[in-house]
Amino acid sequence: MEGREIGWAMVEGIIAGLKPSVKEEAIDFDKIFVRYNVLEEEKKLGLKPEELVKDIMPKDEPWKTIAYAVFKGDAKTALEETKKALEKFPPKEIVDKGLAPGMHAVSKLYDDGIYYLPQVMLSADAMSAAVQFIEQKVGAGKVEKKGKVVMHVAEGDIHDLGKNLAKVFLVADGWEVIDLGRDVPVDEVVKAVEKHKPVMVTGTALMTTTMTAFPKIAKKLIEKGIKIPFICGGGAVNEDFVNTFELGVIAKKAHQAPKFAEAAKKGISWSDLRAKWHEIAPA
Ligand code: B12
Repeated sequence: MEGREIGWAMVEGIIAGLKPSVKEEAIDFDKIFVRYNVLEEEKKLGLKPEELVKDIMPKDEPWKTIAYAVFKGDAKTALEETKKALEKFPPKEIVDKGLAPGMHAVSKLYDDGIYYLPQVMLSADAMSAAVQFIEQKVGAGKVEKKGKVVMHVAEGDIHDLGKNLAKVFLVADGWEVIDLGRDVPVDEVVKAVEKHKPVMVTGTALMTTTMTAFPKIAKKLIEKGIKIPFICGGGAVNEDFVNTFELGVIAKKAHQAPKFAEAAKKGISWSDLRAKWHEIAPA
């Protein structure tokens, strides 16, 4: 208690000491505001992000509205328009024609150094809201499950949009998904596989630093005598990398997930899946 009081006294002292040095008239609050409000920043810099991506955005409705809602980080519109679209179109069409192009446009501006993390986060949230809704909707009513799939995003990695998309396709196809979430430690993945005995396990990694968890997971599974396919997706991974460790099979598109699961359930080995994924689960 005494230590705490001394601590507060010190903090108050520091604040008091700082006060006289703050000259309010010297601070240009407009500039501070500009720096931290990305939407205002775009206006002040004369940026027209929509113009920069118009060639890669959908032109037809409802895809245009959905894609721009994701692009602008407008979760409300993304969700409402996705709800409406789901009455007429299958999830794959909504993802491929509306949600994914919107996120792709944001990724492009981020990669080009025009957008920053705050814009990307807003867009990711908008996309997640729509994807979560689709997942709940398509999963409801499917009582008889085809089998289990364990999914995760690699340790240290929080990029979960791709994993969540793949989950939508699996749930829609009647699979029970054990979703371990994101930033999942290697041993947690191994334990979940031992516990749930899925037909396959999936991993997503968007960073070169995090994809290194995949060979560790594969090694531990093999040590335990578990030889199910380990389907690896995410922007960081490529076929060459995934082929360096046993069990690994590359996944390029989320919609491939149910085809991989069907094949695994039929008993097609991870090595056959690796060799023939082009035929079994085309991207
Ligand atoms: C969105 C995003 C974010 C969002 C993530 C929000 C979220 N909930 O996911 C936020 C803003 C939080 C973020 C944070 C960061 N990010 Co970021 N981010 C991106 C961005 C712009 C898009 C990624 C994305 O979601 N793509 C869309 C999804 C759908 O693609 P996907 O996951 O690859 O999935 C596809 C396939 O791979 C496949 N798939 C994936 N998984 C699976 C699974 C199965 C079973 C199957 C079948 C298929 C499949 O299906 C999908 C297509 O259908 C990329 C840039 C880019 N061009 O990719 C950077 C990027 C990935 N980020 C990057 C970085 C560095 C970071 C930060 C470290 C930044 C920082 N300084 O803090 C942090 C990471 C913190 C952490 N510990 O993870 C780098 C990674 C660099 C690298 N190669 O190592 C990138 C490449 C940007 C860059 N060019 O530098 N980011």
